Amino acid sequence: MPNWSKLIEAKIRLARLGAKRSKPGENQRVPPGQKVVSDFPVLDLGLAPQVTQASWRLRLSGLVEQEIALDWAAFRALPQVRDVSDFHCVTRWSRLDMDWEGVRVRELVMLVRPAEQARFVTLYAADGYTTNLPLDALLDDDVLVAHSVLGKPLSAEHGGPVRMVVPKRYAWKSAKWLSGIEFHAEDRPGFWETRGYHNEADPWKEQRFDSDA
Ligand SMILES: Nc1nc2c(c(=O)[nH]1)N[C@H]1C(S)=C(S)[C@@H](COP(=O)(O)O)O[C@H]1N2
Ligand SMILES: [Mo]
Repeated sequence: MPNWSKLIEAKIRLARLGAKRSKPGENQRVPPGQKVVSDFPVLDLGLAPQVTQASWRLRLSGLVEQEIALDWAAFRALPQVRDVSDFHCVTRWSRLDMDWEGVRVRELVMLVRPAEQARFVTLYAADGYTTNLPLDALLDDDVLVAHSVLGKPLSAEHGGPVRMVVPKRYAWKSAKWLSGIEFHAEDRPGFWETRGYHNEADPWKEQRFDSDA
């Protein structure tokens, strides 16, 4: 197991830095404390898992009527959509107008039919990363399991072949190299959520750290 403390310290330092803050009423397109970038930075644990279309599976499990494991062909056979949204990283960059393509997570949720008690999910990724969300947050139109962005298949460094995209939360909730979605009755904080990041991660409320309101 790598030693995360350096990475974690660096990220927390970055997120605490007082980047140029927008004044209330100004620049409402971008959440407070964020700066628009035109590149697409790479942020992750540095483990670069090797996942190919052939090796990739997406397992939906836990409190559901029908557990499933999708392979690439089954995934591509589901209805494909394109959704344009903004992507906000807690380290204070935002990239606007990301034209993600993939399958609505709602579509996948309907396939497995969560049990009455299912209220939360854990997203699993091939690098061992996890993150948690309320089930409700997965049902929005803009939440995709994406295979393409900016007109191209997702590169490996951005989570290809397939990543999660949850535009209404800070980007750490958007798991790259997505491998599983598990449904639970209770909330189970993930990698960053157990290391001081906010559980909800709403950029418009600046929910960066668990000490933020
Ligand atoms: N599997 C996995 N997904 C991850 C991460 C990670 O370390 N592993 N990092 C998260 C963080 S902290 C951010 S900011 C975004 C960055 O996505 P990008 O590298 O495509 O910009 O991915 C998120 N998804
Ligand atoms: Mo991040």
